[in-house]
Amino acid sequence: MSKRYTITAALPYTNGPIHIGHLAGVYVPADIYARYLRLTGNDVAFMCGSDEHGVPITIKAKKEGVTPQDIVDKYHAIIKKSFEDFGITFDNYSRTSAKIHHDTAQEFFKTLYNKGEFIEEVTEQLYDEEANQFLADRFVTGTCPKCGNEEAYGDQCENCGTSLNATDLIIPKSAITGNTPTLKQTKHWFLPLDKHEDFLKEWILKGHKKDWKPNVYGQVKSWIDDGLRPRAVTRDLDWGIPVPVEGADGKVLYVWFDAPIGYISATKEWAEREGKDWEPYWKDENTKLVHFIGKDNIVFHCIIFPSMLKAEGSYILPDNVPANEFLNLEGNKLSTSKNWAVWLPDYLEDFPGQQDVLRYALTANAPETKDNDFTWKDFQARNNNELVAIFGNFINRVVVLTRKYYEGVVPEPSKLRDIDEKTLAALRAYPEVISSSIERYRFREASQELMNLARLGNKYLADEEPWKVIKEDEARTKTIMYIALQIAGALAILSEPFLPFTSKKLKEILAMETPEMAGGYISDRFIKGVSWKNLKDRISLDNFIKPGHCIEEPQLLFTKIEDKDIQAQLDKLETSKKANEAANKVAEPQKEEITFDDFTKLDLRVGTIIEAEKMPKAKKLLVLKVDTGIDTRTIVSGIAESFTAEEVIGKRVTVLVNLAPRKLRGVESEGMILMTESPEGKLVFVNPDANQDVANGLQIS
Ligand code: B3M
Ligand code: ZN
Repeated sequence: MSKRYTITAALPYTNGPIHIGHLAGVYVPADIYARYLRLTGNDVAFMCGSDEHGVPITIKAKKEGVTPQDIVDKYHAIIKKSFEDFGITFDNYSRTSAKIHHDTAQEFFKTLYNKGEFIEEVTEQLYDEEANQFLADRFVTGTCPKCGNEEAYGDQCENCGTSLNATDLIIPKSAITGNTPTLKQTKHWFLPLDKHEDFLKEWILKGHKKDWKPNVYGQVKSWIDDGLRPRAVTRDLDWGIPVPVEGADGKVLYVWFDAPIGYISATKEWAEREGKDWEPYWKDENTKLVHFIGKDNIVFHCIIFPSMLKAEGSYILPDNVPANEFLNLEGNKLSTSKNWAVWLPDYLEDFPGQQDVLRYALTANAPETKDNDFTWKDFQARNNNELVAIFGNFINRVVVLTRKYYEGVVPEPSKLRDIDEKTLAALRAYPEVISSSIERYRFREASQELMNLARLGNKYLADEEPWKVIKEDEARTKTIMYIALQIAGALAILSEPFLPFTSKKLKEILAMETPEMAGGYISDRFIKGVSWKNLKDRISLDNFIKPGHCIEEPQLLFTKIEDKDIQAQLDKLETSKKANEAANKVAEPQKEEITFDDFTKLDLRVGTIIEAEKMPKAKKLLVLKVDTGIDTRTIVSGIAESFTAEEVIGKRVTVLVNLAPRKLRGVESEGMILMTESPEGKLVFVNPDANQDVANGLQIS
């Protein structure tokens, strides 16, 4: 029976592009769920939009010398396009700078205000005298009182997820000037979360929330057990939604008060556009509300937003909040600021048309119950060993052999053997097997069941070997190909939530109606009316991929990813790593003081490298012949990882000539050439000013 679902996905901050962590944590699982519910005949409103307020955006705007609106306009477009490129099928992707959202959020605030749901209080807040502004949220950092993380923000600690008031921070520091903030009085409106503690305990801890993921339930329980406190829902900022009550000049709604209301305003905007009524999606008890988020957003979606909805009184509450943990990249935390990420626009540039490969790799390896690591090696393995070698190989053999033996016409099977019946029985179970995983938000498991269906097809063909049987048993071959085609057809239907682009291609190959055809004229040539819901029956009634149906030419579904393509990605990350190390490099502390007499013992001369060669079997060493102006001598130098022998010939260098000679790998080295290191870790010569004609041998003093 069809049900109504409102599915929301966390509104991404529009202060940068989105990366694979966003897809893995929130958007691919949410899209799989939404696509599946639509395919099984439900009424779905899948909502998202750009989160355009908040301090990170104003910080970025200040840094780039533009307005916050310029920043959000730029990244709203980039992010919206990325979602479209990766087949994330929001019914509406809105934005919180839209008027409909401002109106909705202000109306929501006024309703709570008029119901007396807020505490209005003048409190002391952190203030930056030099910047002449209050410090809230990301405008201030300090040590988290709960876990000791020294980079906690004024509203939240990303390390332990605790939501904070800025005055909770230990040793706070202004993110604008670096100064230690002072305290200054200011009025704000507070949502008394403590007043909703009993409701939350009843609703979550005693309620039917046992089906919430352990990582979510556990985090919520610890917050409630720690005791909830009033939270400010307004800020002294000039970028955001003005607080719609008297005495609130210069104040805006706290971004985490307005952003979740963005799900509601996006639904309103969509309903207006589609001629629907938005209210049932947010106010009908029969509607199932599901929030897809990352774990750092749990407190806002399980405690603060439900308290707001409860206090407003006319809204339903979330049925589930299947938050994912974090995805790391090659063993390190994904980081926008450190450019330690795989940005979606860059991925598409390097792997054009391979969105499904990334969707699959991220789902198969999703951080559903614990943080997980994305590695390019695993990405390559998922593609080459599963999508190419199992899914793609099976489909290719079915299509090529059907075209080769029967010119693409589905053959009439003869009497089924036991293996055929068993294979069809296994096939018929898959819609429910995959449904069960999806409905429990186990998308990793669901994606592996899909791959198991492709394995079933591959094994059936490998065991039945139609390419051999054809030589002596035409009738048997027809049966084998008929069974294999049913499996291929099922893959076309069941892969859509996970691999939408592949599913569409496969439907075209098998001449099955595609989503794009829905609602329009569909030629009798196409198989139509088969859905996830009736697939099992259609196979049982032998009227799915029917004898006589004609399939199309094969198309390549997946291509092998070569080692060089993976190495190129790893090299990109290495460059980021080096740039980060450079940016974070701190100068070594000064060594112990020496006297002038000590210094005069050093005999530093200008020299020229006149010959150079690699030291055999020594990765780092070059053997140099150096004209020191005093003589020409051999110096062994550990610079071979930064320079080739050819590169250094003719280089003017600074030489310490009175260093006691030492034998290195059997070669007598008489002196030292002065080097330093670039931010990227490459060695650099400390050499005399190239513009000065300084002869070899002249002393440096
Ligand atoms: N923009 C935080 C985030 O991107 C926030 C989500 C809002 S969902 C209402 O992690
Ligand atoms: Zn913390």
